[in-house]
Order: sequence, then structure tokens, then C-alpha cells
Amino acid sequence: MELWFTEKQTEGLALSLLVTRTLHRERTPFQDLAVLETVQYGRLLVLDGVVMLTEADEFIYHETIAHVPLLLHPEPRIVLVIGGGDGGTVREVLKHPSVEKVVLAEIDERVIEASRRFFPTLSTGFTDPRLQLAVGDGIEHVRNHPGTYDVILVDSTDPVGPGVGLFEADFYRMAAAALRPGGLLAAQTESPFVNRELIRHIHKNMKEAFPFRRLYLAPIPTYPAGWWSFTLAAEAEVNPLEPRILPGLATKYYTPEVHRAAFALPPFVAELVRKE
Ligand code: AG3
Repeated sequence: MELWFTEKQTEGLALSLLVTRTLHRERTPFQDLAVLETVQYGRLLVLDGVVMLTEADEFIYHETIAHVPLLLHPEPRIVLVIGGGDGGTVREVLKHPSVEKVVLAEIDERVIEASRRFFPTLSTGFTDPRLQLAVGDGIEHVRNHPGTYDVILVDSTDPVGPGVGLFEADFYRMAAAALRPGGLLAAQTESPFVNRELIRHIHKNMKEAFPFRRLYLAPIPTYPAGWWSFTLAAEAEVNPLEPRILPGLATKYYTPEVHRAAFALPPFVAELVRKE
């Protein structure tokens, strides 16, 4: 008998992966957590029935959310990752020699534990002395740390369950206040193909706290519609097309050319975030 995991991505769209084994399943205090072995994409991390990552395509997402803002900042030293308990984003951030400290504000400790056990290639950063775990609410964390961070990365779930507040104007206001002068925020902002109204809504919510916002794109095969957006946000204008070059940065997706290409928006996507 074949066992298929299916994420219902929208009312009328689903992604299915053939599963050979359930490696782990638990009800954490926050959500339903599963680790499955798939035929096509290796191990799969699922929270509340939603794909968080697979071993096969996680590098695209994690390199894109981390290297784009870190290489646009002149010298990122203190970095905050909100969510991202799997460690993939932290792994990428730690590739930057200028980074002295990364704080991981993940609300669900069980995600960190599951990644340590089942995703050794993602959780490599958990033993790095530059990493500080701040298990708890990311919103509370930014509220309590004004003027602290060079870069904030919002590696959240979709805006349902524990992740909702991370898409609201109040959060963006506090996140902007948690940045040091010249600081940058980058957030995952859902699919430009099937979450169009949501992207408009997010940018509207960001507007007041972050006068400068730029959408950028990457293909993520296991996320809704296979095509994803991120948003770079800052208080003042930055030129997103001139990343620093970091010699020796080991990546499988990110290059300076891919970086520049990520900011090229087809008209039907640009229209979502056009200033009124
Ligand atoms: N990022 C999860 C993005 C949301 C995916 N949405 C979906 N499959 N419907 C967090 C996990 C990677 N660190």
C-alpha cells in the first residue's frame, strides 16, 4: 500500500509526496510536528500539516532568506532569526565571518529538538558558540531588544497558528525599533502566484515601519505553487542590486547574479507592491 503525504496548499491545490516511513510524530505545546521520509525529496518536516522544508530543496529557501540581506548590509555583526527552529537559516548566517552573534527566537523548542535528531545537515549551527537560543515568542523578543540587531530574518510559518502576529503592523514596528542604524529585515512573504492578496496585505502592514521595501523571488519546489517571495525592508533606501562579494561563501543556489535576478519582478508581481 502506498502512503502519500498531502499538503492542501489552497482550496483547490495540493502537493503530494510518497512517504516510505514516519520517523517522528508528536503534538508539541504549539503544533503537530511530523518528520517523514519521502521518495522524491528526502526527509520532510511538517508542522500542522504544512511543509516546512525538505532535505532536497531547503538550500534554496535558506540561502535566499539569509544571504540576500546579509550581503546588502555593510557589516552584519548581530543577527536575529525569528522562527527557523530547524536551523537552516542559522546555518547560512554563520557562514558570514562578520557575524559575532546569532540569536534564534523560536517559539517551539520541540522543533529545535526534532531538527537536532532528524536533520543533521540543517542543525549544524546549534553547536556554534556564536549561536544563542532564545526559546520564546519572537514578538516579545523584538519588543524587549530595541536598537540591538544589524539584520533580522523572519523565517516564519504561514500566517496561521503561532505565526500570525509575525505578519502584523505592530510586529513590524517593534522589529524596526529592534534594528540598529542601517539595519535590514528580510522575511518570507509567501507565494506571488497563490497568495497575492496576502502579499499586498503584508506590504501594507510593513509600510509605516519600513518606508523602504523590496520583494524578491526564488523557486521553492515544495512550497505553494513552487514559487516564493521574500521581502527586504529597511528604514532608508538601499540599492538591492549591489551585494557585497564574500569570497569563499559556499552555496548551491546563491550567487551575485542570482541575487540580482531575484529582484527582477514580472509586471503582474510588481503590481502587487507598487506604491500608491
Ligand atoms: N518556512 C516555512 C514557509 C512556509 C511554507 N508554507 C507552506 N508550505 N504552505 C519555515 C521553514 C524553513 N526554515
